Amino acid sequence: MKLKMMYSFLNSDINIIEKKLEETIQADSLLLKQASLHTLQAGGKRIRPVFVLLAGKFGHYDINVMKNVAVALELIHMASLVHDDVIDDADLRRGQPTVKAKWDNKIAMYTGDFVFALALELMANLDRAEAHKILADTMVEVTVGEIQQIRDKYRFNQNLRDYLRRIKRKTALLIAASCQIGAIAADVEEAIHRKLYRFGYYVGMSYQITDDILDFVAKEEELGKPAGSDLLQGNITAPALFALENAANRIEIEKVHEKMESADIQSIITLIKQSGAIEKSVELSDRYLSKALAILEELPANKAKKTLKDIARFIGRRKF
Ligand code: 2DE
Ligand code: MG
Ligand code: MG
Ligand code: MG
Ligand code: MG
Repeated sequence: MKLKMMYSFLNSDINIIEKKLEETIQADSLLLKQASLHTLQAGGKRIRPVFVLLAGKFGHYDINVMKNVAVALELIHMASLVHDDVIDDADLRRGQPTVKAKWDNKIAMYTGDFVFALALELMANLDRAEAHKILADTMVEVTVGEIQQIRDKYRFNQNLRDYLRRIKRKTALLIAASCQIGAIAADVEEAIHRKLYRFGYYVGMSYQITDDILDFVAKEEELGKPAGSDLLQGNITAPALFALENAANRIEIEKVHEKMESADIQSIITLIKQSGAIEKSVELSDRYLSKALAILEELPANKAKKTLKDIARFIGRRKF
């Protein structure tokens, strides 16, 4: 089943979100408007807004309240990617030139700042201090994680725990926050919104581990960027970490260094793929997926719960 089909009962609300996204990025500066629109139109799964809306279905769901939160979470995600592409010097995302490639780094920094500020403006419509605190804390953690990732680059003596902490901050926390803030916006009781947070966290972990596997095994056309980019950039993810457990592999993988060209790294990518590390990474992702599904069982039965289950399964097993 396609992702969009899973939440087809939300279709009219998703259309409202898409419209509101476009409406929100209007600016007095043509450049900011064009650069933001470019990012927006490059697409994406809009998974954070979908989680916001679905979490809201466990409470008093009012689309006029939910839409601000849903759009804000997508804009924060977008802003962080515009900045991330500057940091990672990435020219392509989702098969489209990044803002930093189409314009330049300076424009990209301000575009990210602009989009981030718009998100906060929308959030200001929500009268729930707790939700704002969760969002702010999440952003702090994401930033700490990104700094840690820089420190951990090309550091081959790190362990799985270091990696898990990084992906928690990079990906899982914002997804968890989307679920929890969506629920809080709909006045969902605390015991339930905490469970939705845990659900989002586990799904986010599974999602990022899958993303990191795909970076090794998917094709360039599917990734919208060359395969093996993570390792080439010194970013040690689950497959590399599992492969490093073998001493002979370790000697080869430790040869990866900053000045390396993509062609020089291909044999190491092949080595990692043949080492059984991909299978171990899939198992790791599946463990988080199971935890996400187990938490769902504790939630009241409704259509949103069924949809969250479908999406979680899809996300843990996606091919690209
Ligand atoms: C994507 O990770 C990074 C996401 C977080 C970036 C956060 C920043 C701080 P990847 P891909 C820059 C927050 C800033 C804001 C909200 C303005 O591993 O492969 O680079 O998608 O992922 O590039
Ligand atoms: Mg990046
Ligand atoms: Mg990055
Ligand atoms: Mg990636
Ligand atoms: Mg990604």
